[in-house]
Amino acid sequence: MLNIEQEGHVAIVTLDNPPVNAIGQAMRQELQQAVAFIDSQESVQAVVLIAAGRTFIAGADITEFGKPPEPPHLPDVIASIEQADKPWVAAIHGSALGGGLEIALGCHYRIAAHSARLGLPEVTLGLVPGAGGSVRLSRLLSAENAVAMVTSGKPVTATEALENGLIDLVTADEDLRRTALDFAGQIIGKALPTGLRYREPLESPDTGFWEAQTQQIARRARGQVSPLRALDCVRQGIELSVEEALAHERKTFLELRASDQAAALRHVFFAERAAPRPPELKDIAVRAVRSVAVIGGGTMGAGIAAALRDANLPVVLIERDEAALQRGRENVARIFNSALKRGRLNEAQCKARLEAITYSVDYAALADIDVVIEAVFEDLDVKRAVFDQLDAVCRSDTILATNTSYLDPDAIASRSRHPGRVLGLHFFSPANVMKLLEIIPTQTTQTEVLATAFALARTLRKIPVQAGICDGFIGNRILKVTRAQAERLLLSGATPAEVDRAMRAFGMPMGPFEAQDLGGLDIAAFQRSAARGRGDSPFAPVADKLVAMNRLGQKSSAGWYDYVPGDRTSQPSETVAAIISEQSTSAGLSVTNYSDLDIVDHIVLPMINEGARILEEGLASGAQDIDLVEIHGYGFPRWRGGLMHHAQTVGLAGIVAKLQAMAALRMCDEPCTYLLDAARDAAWDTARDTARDAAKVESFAK
Ligand code: 3H9
Repeated sequence: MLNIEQEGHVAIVTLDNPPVNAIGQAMRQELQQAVAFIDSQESVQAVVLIAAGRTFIAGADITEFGKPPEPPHLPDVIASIEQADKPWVAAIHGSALGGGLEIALGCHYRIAAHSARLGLPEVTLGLVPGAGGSVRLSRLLSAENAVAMVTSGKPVTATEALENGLIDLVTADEDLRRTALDFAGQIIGKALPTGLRYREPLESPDTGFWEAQTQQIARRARGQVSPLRALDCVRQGIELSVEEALAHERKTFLELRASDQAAALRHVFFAERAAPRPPELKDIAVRAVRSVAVIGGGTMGAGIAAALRDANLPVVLIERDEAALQRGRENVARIFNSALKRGRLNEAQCKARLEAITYSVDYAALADIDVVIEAVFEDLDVKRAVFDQLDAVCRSDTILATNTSYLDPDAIASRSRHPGRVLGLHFFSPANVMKLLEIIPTQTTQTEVLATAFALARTLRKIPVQAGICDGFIGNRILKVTRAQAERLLLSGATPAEVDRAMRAFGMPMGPFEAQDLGGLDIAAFQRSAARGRGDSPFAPVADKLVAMNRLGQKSSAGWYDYVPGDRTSQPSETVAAIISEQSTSAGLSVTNYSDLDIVDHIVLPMINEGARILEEGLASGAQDIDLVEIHGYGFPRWRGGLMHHAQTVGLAGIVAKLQAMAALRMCDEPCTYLLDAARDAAWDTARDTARDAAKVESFAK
């Protein structure tokens, strides 16, 4: 785990704890022993701290955070380095994050490889730095730079780190070890620099600076606690004595480490890393994907093409005629030009993205493509016609994916000559931005095809979640409940503005009505009418009326709210109020004066019940997958850990009781058996194991 060698008068301490050299208890102990050992070696006059493998230290070992901290504690290990008799030089490659950067800050000098990144991402885990990071940084950088790094959690590049004073030298990646050894050789015999912790505090910026930062961070964090606490740590790092500031930071860290938000964010961290590699596909061979085609150049198809190009895959884009093809070309160009304008791409990157796309109206261009993703109009016959053509021209091993959001991929696959290669790949719009990818195997999809879809998701840096076949898969099925519940609230006394405000206060980026106005009411109306065609009866009495009046949202300057043309500011609408009042009479629900909390309960708890039904029917692999869908597809607050994690934090038994009370007033469905079982066991997983054994996957049960 830790190796010490000596070259001349320089000791080289190499940490080796794959995959990312996270610092756990054993490593802390070894490092502390190494400091004492090296101090006792007279022949050693300087030390280089370097790491083996793909990265320097990625931080404290996050898997230890659920348990009581065990000595030696990281602050003490770092203090022993800082107070060592010999100068320590941190040689950084890959990432120096969290506790990793804190160790480097305890060293007397820091050298980084050109491609290294340095950061304190603790806030993203619901924490503040716990081993002096905010204090040392606030004495090393300008207050502005320290605040930016500690409160955003965003790492800086080696070049930025050199500019802002975080490191002493940048070197070519391949020269890191040699440069560090030379540097160490040069500082031998020189006085040790004053340890950062003993440097004089900077003068604190005026209160206006701190107030502005507080406002800005509060706006950005929206309910998350740690960013504001991190700001406080930086301020105290400047204004208190070093000892007091370190004690303050450590106390804050330990308090937050035990918080629900930190537990939720850890849950999401590990769920995100587990999602791209489902254990059941671990040993399955994956097909090479060297080229991909997209059928359809509308918003979705162009977004998918852009996502593929961002991953450097060559793309063929097919449209039905020249005019549609030209629109597709313009849609793709718009995406990359906007990235260029926003500085996300430079000219050369933008040009390269646009160059490797072949546009064609001829399916013959697909003769040698590895994966085809169909993104045409959401109509079974239209999609089937596309698949018939694909069947005719593609190689028999070409994977054929449909990007349908509501149709049954089995119905699309069943006509294929090779149904084993067909599956659903449900991207979320804009497809080049949204991280979520629902992967939907049909009854006949081969395991190798499924494994390749996950591999493609990894290439695209998406968060893939396997979903079973039902109306709306995981995400849109739950969305239907969100919207129906939001309408029930309107019919029983709430206004659209009250519902939207309450859901924003809960942490959603937008309320359900403003989100519909932004996206357009016609899309959901189209899906409702298709569902009615299948014999379903989706609940949307007010939305149906609005669509009938051509109130389609911002695009028609009228939806759930009124808008002045050209202005996106929403105004309460008397027309909508009148429709709600008229529909309330026939709904016959009791009229209630809802608090924000009641509103959230009436929407979120039935969503949880729907999530439980999805687990009951075996349509998601586990509660954490539903969490990822809600966070990455619908903006559910990450710091709540996703829908199902949030439910467990709140308490499943209490949720059941509330749902039963609401159901008695006809405000939602009764809790499902799976939720009742989970409430009894106080966890999703136990219930899942029993329920999944018994689960019958019923296609289009809803
Ligand atoms: C902290 O340091 C607190 C201190 O201030 C105070 C302490 C007192 N621990 O992401 P990848 C695992 S808070 C344990 O796929 P990449 C990860 O789960 C910490 N495990 O690789 C995965 O496991 P598996 C602050 C960790 O190359 C494997 O490593 N640090 C940790 O795409 C590969 O991970 C952070 O928040 C960890 N700290 O990205 C940094 N980190 O293979 C978190 C990773 O079983 N880490 N694992 O699925 C990262 O941001 C990325 O892992 C990194 C590499 C950029 C380093």
